[in-house]
Amino acid sequence: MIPGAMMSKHFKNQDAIVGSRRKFLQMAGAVGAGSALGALSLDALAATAGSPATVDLPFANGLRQMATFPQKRPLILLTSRPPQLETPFKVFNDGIFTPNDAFFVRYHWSGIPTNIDPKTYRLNIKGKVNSPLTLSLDEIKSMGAAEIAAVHQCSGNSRGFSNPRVNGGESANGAMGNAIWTGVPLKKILEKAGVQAGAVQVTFNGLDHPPVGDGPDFIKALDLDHAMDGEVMLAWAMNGADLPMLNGYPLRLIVPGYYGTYWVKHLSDIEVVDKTLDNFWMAKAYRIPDNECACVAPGGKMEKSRPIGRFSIRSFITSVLDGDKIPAARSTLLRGIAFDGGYGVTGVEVSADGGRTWHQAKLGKDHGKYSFREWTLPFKPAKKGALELKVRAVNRIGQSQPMEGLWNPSGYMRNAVEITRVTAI
Ligand SMILES: Nc1nc2c(c(=O)[nH]1)N[C@H]1C(S)=C(S)[C@@H](COP(=O)(O)O)O[C@H]1N2
Ligand SMILES: [Mo]
Repeated sequence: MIPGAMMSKHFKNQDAIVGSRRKFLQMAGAVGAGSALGALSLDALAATAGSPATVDLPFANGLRQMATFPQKRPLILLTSRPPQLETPFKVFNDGIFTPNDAFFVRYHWSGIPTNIDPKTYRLNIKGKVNSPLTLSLDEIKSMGAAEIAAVHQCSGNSRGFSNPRVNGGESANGAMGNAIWTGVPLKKILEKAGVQAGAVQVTFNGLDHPPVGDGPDFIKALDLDHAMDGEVMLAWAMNGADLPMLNGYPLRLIVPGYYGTYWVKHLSDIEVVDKTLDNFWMAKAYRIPDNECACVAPGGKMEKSRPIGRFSIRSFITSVLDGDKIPAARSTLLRGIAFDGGYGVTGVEVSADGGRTWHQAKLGKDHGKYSFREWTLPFKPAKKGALELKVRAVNRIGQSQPMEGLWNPSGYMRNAVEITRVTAI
């Protein structure tokens, strides 16, 4: 696909194709989030976009284009309208924090903002509060900056591996990332507005909208005590730079330990409400089986459901990928990442014999209980030939990973023990 064609499809309801591309690029430069990008000519963008062609994800219909969107390096394209981009897995071996230009992107509706003026942008806080607020970006930033390292992950990360297969965006393992988020705790804002008695939930709406106005606007809710926990944050920066436009510029919700569906982008309205939000996005979508494993028999139906919540625990090998060769004669340092829903990873083990014996890996620096945690393990194969490496993590409350993928109808929360097939030579 020609990058220009992709952009034009994606921004069809904006201005003329080239005009809107220019505008987006100028905007990106203007907000300071991508000074290099601001200087990039359209030709350069096309050239970058054109170089990598496709990638074949390891499941049926896994062939994907690589595509370059503004402020992003080439990423795995799931859909262009709205943009849904997955991070190539090898990026996770480059460091514990995922670079902004490699961070995954997911939207539900194609009516996405491409041009937001930080001077005129306003956030409204309304509903069951003593003093409704309308805050500028500068006012929000002046309330004091907090920082938190936290993994952000789509509920449907790894959905492509669901067996039997399910509806929804078929991602491999790249719909996740780890960043240091800078922002103001939501608690501070809600306290400033003064939450009234009888408040039950807080709802969050962003500047994007359904393309024709007849679909349900993307609005999510958190229970009041969760919203007031001091960790949920309104972030304007990730990894020390303004949020990229596609990741929610100029302000997004950060809900540490919880699936990405709650991390509302381009926040415009926060409303304190006195009953549970029962719109499409809370009552119908993003629901999991209401049981311990959040699973049902493969191919089965959910009897009773609840809104998706915290991440299940996961771990990955990042230093070798499926199909790689490793030396048989000497030790290789295996490396990877682990994370959970915020209880804290306490151990990671690796098996090279199909799960019969496990070897304790060494945990790397602790960046906080919501961050990716690095692990390393020197490994020397017993002999030459094909090997299956498996990795599993355990957390402070004893949660670990199943050997086989648990199944639910939406393919959420996959956390099966990953298998990396390598050959010792
Ligand atoms: N405004 C808005 N916020 C949103 C969404 C959306 O469609 N619109 N999608 C949510 C979902 S399901 C995910 S996984 C994350 C993706 O965030 P990212 O694009 O920064 O990776 O955004 C969340 N916040
Ligand atoms: Mo998501």
